[in-house]
Amino acid sequence: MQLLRLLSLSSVASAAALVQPRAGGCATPEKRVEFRSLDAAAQKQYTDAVMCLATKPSGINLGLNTTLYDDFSYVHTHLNQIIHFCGQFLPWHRYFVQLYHAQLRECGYTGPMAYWDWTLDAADPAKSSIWTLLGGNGNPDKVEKTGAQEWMCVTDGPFRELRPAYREKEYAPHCLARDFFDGKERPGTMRGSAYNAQEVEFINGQKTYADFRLYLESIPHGSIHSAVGGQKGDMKPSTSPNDPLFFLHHTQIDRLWYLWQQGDAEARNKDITDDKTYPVDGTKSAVEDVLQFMGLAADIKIADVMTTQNDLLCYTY
Ligand SMILES: [Cu+2]
Repeated sequence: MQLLRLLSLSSVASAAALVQPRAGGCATPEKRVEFRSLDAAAQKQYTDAVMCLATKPSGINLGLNTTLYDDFSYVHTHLNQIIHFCGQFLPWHRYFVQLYHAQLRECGYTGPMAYWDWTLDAADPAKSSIWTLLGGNGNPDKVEKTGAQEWMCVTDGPFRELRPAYREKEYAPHCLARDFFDGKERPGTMRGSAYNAQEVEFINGQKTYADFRLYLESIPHGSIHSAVGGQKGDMKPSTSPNDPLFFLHHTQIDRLWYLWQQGDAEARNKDITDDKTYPVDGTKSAVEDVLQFMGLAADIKIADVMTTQNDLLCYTY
């Protein structure tokens, strides 16, 4: 089935219209859950909704002929230089996940946003039960090429027919690809020591936002991207939202920020002091800074997402 040819003719409301402050405030926040604690029907509803995104036309009004599914990768890769290795990394991705969840809802998913708690799998990540639910490693017997990039195609699970449209800024339709890798010389292993419970405890013990963000982003966050993406997978390039796993991973990252904030909510729900840019130019991020979303939704301020229990977000873990 060629999903790209199944573009729905019905127009899709933009995400901007879907994530609106709730008139009644946030009296009953949604509780986000580990993906594996959803029941089988909810897991299927989730993965069906992901596939549904790839049947809808682009919603970001940039004249793209690609799908709503690809909008997320398109926006992420075009903003890559300003949303990583600096203060806005956590708030930007917090809202990005929220926009994605809003679109899953439009595609029939009625459950809470879910995360992948990879600490549960750190002893042997390649054997995680998550792979039986979301498809596993790429298949070395099924490799595609776009330009110089090889892709090791995922040939099992609910996403085996996905055809992401981009590789970074190029239009380069290809199979969804994974390439389990430890970052060194042992393909198929996944360096679980970078994202086990002890590592998370060390990071949670950081006192400042800048230290917390730096360790979280560079150690477990980056390690999961390279462990799943390797050389021939989607999780490695800046079009990593090509892999549905991206959003379960980033919800876990958001959860760890939330838990760290809970450790001293009064101070940490305001603390965004960090480098504003990468490479560093001496300027510091502040809650008034604007987060850009290129039409995926209206731009917001960092202040709008410093707590998850407000009118705009309204969830806990
Ligand atoms: Cu990112």
